[in-house]
Amino acid sequence: MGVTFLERLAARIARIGRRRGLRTDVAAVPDVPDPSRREFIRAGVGVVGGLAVAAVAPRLAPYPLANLARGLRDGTTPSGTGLAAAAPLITSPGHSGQHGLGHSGNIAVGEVDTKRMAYDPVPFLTQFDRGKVSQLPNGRTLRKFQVVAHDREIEIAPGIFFPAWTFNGTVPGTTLRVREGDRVRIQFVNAGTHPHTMHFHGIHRAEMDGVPGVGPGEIPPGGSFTYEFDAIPFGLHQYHCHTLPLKRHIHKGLYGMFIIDPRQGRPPARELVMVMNAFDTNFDGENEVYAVNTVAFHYAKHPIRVKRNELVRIYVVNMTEFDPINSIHIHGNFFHVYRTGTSLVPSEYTDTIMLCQAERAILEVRFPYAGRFMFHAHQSEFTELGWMGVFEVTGDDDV
Ligand SMILES: [Cu+2]
Repeated sequence: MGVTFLERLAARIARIGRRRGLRTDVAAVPDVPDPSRREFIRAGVGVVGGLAVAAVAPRLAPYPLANLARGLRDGTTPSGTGLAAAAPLITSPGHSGQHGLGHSGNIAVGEVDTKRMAYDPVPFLTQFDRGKVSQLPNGRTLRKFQVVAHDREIEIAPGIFFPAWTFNGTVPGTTLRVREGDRVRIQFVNAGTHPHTMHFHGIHRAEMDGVPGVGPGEIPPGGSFTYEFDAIPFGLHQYHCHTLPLKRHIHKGLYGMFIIDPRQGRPPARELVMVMNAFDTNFDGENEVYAVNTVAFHYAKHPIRVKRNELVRIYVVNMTEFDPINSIHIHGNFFHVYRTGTSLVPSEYTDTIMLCQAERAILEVRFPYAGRFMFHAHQSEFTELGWMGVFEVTGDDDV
């Protein structure tokens, strides 16, 4: 009989504790290999049950970790550790309890507290910050933004909390939207506990690039800097912190979407923002939770409503750390692809695209049939760890 998933997980938690110099009972914990992400998926208790344990482990500092490990093996959970709150996440195969999804599956049970987090993935889909608009003496449009970095705990699945670093309090940060040729002025304030920068993708002078050692370089805690540049080229871009180690500063949540509309605009459409992201909840350099717009399975529980035959334009940016690529697949349909959004002519007609880290694309789609259509990463592993949602297409279906 081999070592069970829970025994491996318990051993892992104890090792985390030892690395952090916390009190552990080494003898009580078997010395076994780390559980891999795939074992999270295979675990009989369900995907998110395993994740919950991993996610709360770093928050258990005062609690003897070996006791937690023992509790896991014995099926008892210590009180006052945060684990109790996470327990309802555990779902069993074949028992769904979800209303947004038409079949049973390993998706997180319950809801995140959007009020506490001051972030709701549903309105986030259609929120654009166009800045404070004024005219420069030469007649050009000036758009002023303020972005504040600060530390904040966010909830990435029901009961799973992540100590994020945020732009404007949310992950992803506010979606900034300007028009081609505008002058863009961003007052950045670092109210966090680490040095940060704002690095925009686009064409600009070196000192506005937001990287260490150039121009203002890293902005220290309590510091501020105003980045200024012209909005070129039109397309779908992003901003993120560029402080080193880069993967940690990005993965902690310091990124957002930056849209430069073409001068002539794009045809009217229902527009949606989707930032592919993921979270390494136990800081081992691998992600355990995947999503678009942060909260695992949120759009499976709260389907995105669109009208039959209306033009839907989806802005997709991949900000996933640690995994080299991510992807999006839409069921029962095909879409036009505008890579980086820098052309008004689509380059592809397909139902699945993959994006490397920082790559982005605008997708345009019309749903000819009413009903529910899934969308998800086509890496099944990511799907099962949270990156999955549903479009609910409304309207008369005359077929
Ligand atoms: Cu940073």
